[in-house]
Amino acid sequence: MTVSVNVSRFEDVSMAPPDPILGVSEAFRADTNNMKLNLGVGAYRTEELQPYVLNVVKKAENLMLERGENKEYLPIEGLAAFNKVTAELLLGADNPAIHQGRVATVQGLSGTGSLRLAAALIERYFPGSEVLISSPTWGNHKNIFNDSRVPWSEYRYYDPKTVGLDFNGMISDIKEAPEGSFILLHGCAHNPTGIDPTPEQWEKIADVIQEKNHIPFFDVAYQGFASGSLDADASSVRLFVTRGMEVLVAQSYSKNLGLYSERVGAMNVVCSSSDVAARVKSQLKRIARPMYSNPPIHGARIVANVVGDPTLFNEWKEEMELMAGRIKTVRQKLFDSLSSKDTSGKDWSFILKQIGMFSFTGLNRAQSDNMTNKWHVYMTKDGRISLAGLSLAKCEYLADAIIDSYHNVS
Ligand code: PLA
Repeated sequence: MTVSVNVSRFEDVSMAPPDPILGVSEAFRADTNNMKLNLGVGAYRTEELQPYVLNVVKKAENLMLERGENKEYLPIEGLAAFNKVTAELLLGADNPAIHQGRVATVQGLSGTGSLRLAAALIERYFPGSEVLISSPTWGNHKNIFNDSRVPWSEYRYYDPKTVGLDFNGMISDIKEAPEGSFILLHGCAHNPTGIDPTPEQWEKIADVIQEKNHIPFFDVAYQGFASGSLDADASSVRLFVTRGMEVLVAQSYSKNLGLYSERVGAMNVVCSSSDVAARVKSQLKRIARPMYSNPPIHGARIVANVVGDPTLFNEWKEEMELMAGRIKTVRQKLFDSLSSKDTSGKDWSFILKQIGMFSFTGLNRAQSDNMTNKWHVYMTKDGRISLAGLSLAKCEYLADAIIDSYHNVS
């Protein structure tokens, strides 16, 4: 049989749209204007707007070279030393759940891959159960649950009127969800809004989740980036675990250790007994095996070396405070620039109230398009800008772009 080379068997495959976040970086790379600024993806840059490899990461890599470590396959669940320290970093080394062997931890392909493992677990063992996600949320959450065939719906989170948390809406939507739903929560530094519940609000959220027998499912992608403190940023998760609840937690080291392309993270399931944890872990491994077989070793060894070594661990905390501090400084400078340049009386103080890497500017799609088309400022179309990609030197320029887009484009 002959096959004509002119007729593709893939003719029916349509062109996929660019990714709303990573597609922004592609467009940025194609722009030749020298004022261009990439505030799309949440990736930390130095004041010179260069990527940053943490010193502790370089030190850990040097240690690994000195030891001449091999490249054998890891077990399906990942590097044991990594799994141990990652659960400890999340829950606190003295957490009873760890000592009682109730935490099933497997190394995943960063935050995304870990979320995907949990989604597959939900699809397999909780057929028909819904995952509730915040409105808005990180765009990829929807893709992850869609592709895993897990139904999802949204709970109210952001109130554009107050540019704050719609706490009552959130609580009532969680209350109204069918019993036993999974409630996806951002552990800290909510993406994209930069608005987190207060400690008192977290208690109330835990109350309704407990009342309704829901299962809390945390996405922790920014531990250390909200407050600069690793422990403080894990307090939401620890609160739920302390109450004795079963909790799922996806972790990522992309941002806090700057290991973006190493794809290192973990899925933790805190269970009610060590027996259940052992079974859950065995099923997570069973899900991982046909997906990617076993995870990459390099990033896991870096994490194990940094988190597992008291000296490197302390150095990491200092570097993280520096990164979080630089973002706070540009946040302040952006607010100052907007306040002094904008004579309309608009209140820009919401920028100072938001935390983490991002600012949710309130710019709409047309205004965001103007930011990019006219000002060469690349950002996501929901109005989110990554302050981690901003320098002090560019704050005034950015303020001009925002003021023009806000007042002159409807
Ligand atoms: N969860 C949340 C809430 C995130 O914001 C991100 C990354 C991840 C998980 C996954 O990151 P990882 O797979 O690299 O660990 N969000 C980024 C990048 C920083 C992205 O969209 O992939 C963002 O710009 O929103």
